[in-house]
Amino acid sequence: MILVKIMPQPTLYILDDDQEYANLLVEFASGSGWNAIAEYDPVVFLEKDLSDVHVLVLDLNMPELDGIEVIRAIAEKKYKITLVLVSGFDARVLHSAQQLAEAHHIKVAASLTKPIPISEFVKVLASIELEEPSKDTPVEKEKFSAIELEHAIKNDELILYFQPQVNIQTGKLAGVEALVRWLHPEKGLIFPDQFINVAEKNNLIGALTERVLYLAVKQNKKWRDEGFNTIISVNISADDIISLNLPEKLKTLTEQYDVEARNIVIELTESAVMGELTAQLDVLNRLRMKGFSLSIDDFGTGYSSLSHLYQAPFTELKIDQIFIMRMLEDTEAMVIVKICIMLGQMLGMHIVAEGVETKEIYDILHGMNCDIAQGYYLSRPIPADELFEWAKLY
Ligand code: G
Ligand code: G
Ligand code: MN
Repeated sequence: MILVKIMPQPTLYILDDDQEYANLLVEFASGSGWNAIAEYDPVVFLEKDLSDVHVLVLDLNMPELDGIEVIRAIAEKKYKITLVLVSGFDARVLHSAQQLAEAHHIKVAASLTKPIPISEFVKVLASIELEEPSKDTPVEKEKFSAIELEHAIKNDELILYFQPQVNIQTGKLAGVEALVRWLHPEKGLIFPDQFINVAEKNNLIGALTERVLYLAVKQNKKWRDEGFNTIISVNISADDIISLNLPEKLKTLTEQYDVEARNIVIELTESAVMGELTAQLDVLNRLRMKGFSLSIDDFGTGYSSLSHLYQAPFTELKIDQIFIMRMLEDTEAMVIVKICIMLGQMLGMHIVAEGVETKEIYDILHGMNCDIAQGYYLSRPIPADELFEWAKLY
């Protein structure tokens, strides 16, 4: 990301069908050093070449083409424009439009309700960090072939990193989440976002999960022998939970290493808990009956989360980090966190808040009676020996 602080006059558009209002904002933006231009017609606006535009102050409610359609068009053309959203509508529409823009990877500097206090408008403009505007698509992440990945799984190139989870109420270590990494002989450490979907698309996820479970169980045993008995959570994919012999395989593995089933938590993302419900419920129930714990990961972001809680015997609920990270600035996120804590606890689950990045958020979660925290405030995912040292100090 290149910051262009020395750029003489960054361009800002005000798109608002209320001409007087637009002109007024242009005056204030010009006064703050912007090359500010008013446009009253969204159709005309979208016909322009916008590749040099840095900021768009966008009125969501325009008669011909509304702001949502403008957001879509900007996303389609891949313009790197930072938005300031404005609406006379209720705050929830504004909030939701912001989510939409962010889903399209468009930055939103602020959402403001009309009439905008001018002092706030000027403050928002001053806070915007400028990037080089460009139509270029972001660099594609390196894609690995199925053959390379298969080779890696077989040749012991997958390793586990561990991120601690701390019981907020007692301050003690509650467990660790295992997160797979690929230690590539030439390319170094590769993160799962670059290979999990390769595994999922090429029928390799079963082998990958099996490998991860093996590494986790083995690590659990090793730590216990060193006097560190902890719980390890492992992520599994949708295809794994329709594999009917998963519970038996995992049971055999833990028995072989003399690891207690209660030391292993199986984490499922909500999007994984979809379709093929009968096979999934079969597997989930038998995992539970064999003593393994079940965690519903990224809770609140997938489909029909409530019916999954109703149908499957989850023991733990992990609130998606997006809500945790935003809860200080965003009332909606805060409300969702509160409700998830209540809901989970009333159903007898313990609650993990993911993405805890600051002491402030940790303390608020403590006050909200949340059980467990996980996030950069405590530690990033780290190798096994580092985690062991970390746990000693904790
Ligand atoms: O730290 P991090 O970049 O590791 O994890 C990124 C994503 O990859 C997370 O959504 C996590 O659930 C997923 N992930 C990490 N390890 C595994 C794994 O062993 N199996 C599966 N299926 N997903 C994993
Ligand atoms: O999807 P899942 O919850 O399994 O994946 C956890 C992911 O979140 C991993 O990629 C992990 O590295 C990341 N993560 C964990 N804690 C934090 C945090 O506090 N902030 C951010 N930005 N990411 C985190
Ligand atoms: Mn997880």
